[in-house]
Amino acid sequence: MTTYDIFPGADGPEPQAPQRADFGSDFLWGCATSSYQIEGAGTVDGRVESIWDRFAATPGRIRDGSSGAVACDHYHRWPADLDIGRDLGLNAYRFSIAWPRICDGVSETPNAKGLDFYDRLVDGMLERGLQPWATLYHWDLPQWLQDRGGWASRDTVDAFVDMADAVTRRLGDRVGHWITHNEPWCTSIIGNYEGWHAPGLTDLGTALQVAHHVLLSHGRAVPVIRANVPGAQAGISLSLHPLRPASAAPEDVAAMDRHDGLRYRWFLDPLYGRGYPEATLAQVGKAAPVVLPGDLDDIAVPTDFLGVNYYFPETVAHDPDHGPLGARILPPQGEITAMGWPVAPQGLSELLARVDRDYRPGPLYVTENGSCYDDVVTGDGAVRDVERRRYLMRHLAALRQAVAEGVPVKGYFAWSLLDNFEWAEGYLRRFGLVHVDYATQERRLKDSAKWYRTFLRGL
Ligand code: IFM
Repeated sequence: MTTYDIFPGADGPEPQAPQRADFGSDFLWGCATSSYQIEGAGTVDGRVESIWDRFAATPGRIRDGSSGAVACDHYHRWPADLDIGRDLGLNAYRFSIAWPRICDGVSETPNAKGLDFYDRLVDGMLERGLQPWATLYHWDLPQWLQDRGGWASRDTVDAFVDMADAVTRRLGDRVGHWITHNEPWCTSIIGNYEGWHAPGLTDLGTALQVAHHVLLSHGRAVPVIRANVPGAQAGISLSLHPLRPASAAPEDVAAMDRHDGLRYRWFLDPLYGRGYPEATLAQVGKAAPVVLPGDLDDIAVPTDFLGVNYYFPETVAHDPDHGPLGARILPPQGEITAMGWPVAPQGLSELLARVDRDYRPGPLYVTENGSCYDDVVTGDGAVRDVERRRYLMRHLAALRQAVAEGVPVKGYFAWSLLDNFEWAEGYLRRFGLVHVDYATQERRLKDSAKWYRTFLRGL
């Protein structure tokens, strides 16, 4: 069994450049962002503290000591940012709702000023020909909910459904596409077991209870979305990795399977009506979540699409001393980005084909895919991000392959429109197609953005 050689990196064959015409005329081409990473305006118009504000204020949690308090100041600069999206030729835009703008934990009613912001933003998208794709939860839980137990508490499920109700009542006449959660793996495991994301806890049992409540809140929110939004398209976005064992040795293959049980099947099996994987339940033992009668039926609510966020593959080795499953992710070999993530475009087509084959979830959308590099603004004001441009081009070639193989993928959202607050990495990491000078808030199209624009013009 090989590791990376079937995921061509820098040395892999150069694909034929993808063309927009290789995809259907109704294919969606977007960029994705999230509220905490770009909005700023942390205390404006009644927004309350989120778990990321609290986490960022804790010394040592964010690598550059920063926070999302100002970020890209998108809260005030959104018209110009949406202009950029329109001028790139996008036909869709994915954004998220900041729950702390909507629910302050004190008032009986949602915060009108918070809802007004998203109302203006959505109108702005529609005026510019951008189909709005709203994510209800992209990690910025109100701190007041964390103080009451956060996602480990069942009450947060109800609070999420109430927020989803308020938001979809207000925007549902104009927003048809709703993503309940972005990357439940990160919310649950990174935030509550690995602890390097907010709220910074390190307990597996808490993390798995969080994952269960996140999935339950998805299942309970979807019918509410459908009730409030005529013709709603509702789904969820998962971050997934194609996997390889470190070697053909049976223990590495078994370790990969254990890792897959938690990383992939733990989320997808219950979403598609199979409950939690038995083997993984046995492996996590007492850390297994409390599941009440009816929960699994709720989680398995029919959806209209599945969002797949793809960045890189993982190679898994047997290591009895590592984690609850005795499985360790090996450091990448070959080409990597500035995050240290392997560059493996073929992983995208492989992953989409696998998800389609395993679960038949219906339409698939790549709701995130992108790369981080140490960009430099040259004297003439250009950002010659050759590597990101190449990353984007090769991943679109891999997407074309998936489409050609009959995988029902219907759209692609590049991560991200703008450089932004990259969580525990602060502003040290840039993923944008558009460069942001945080001192002046000036935006500059990088060469990757110009390539995407040329691609979208069909040139
Ligand atoms: O910036 C994040 C995003 O918020 C979620 N998906 C991965 C991106 C890059 O790390």
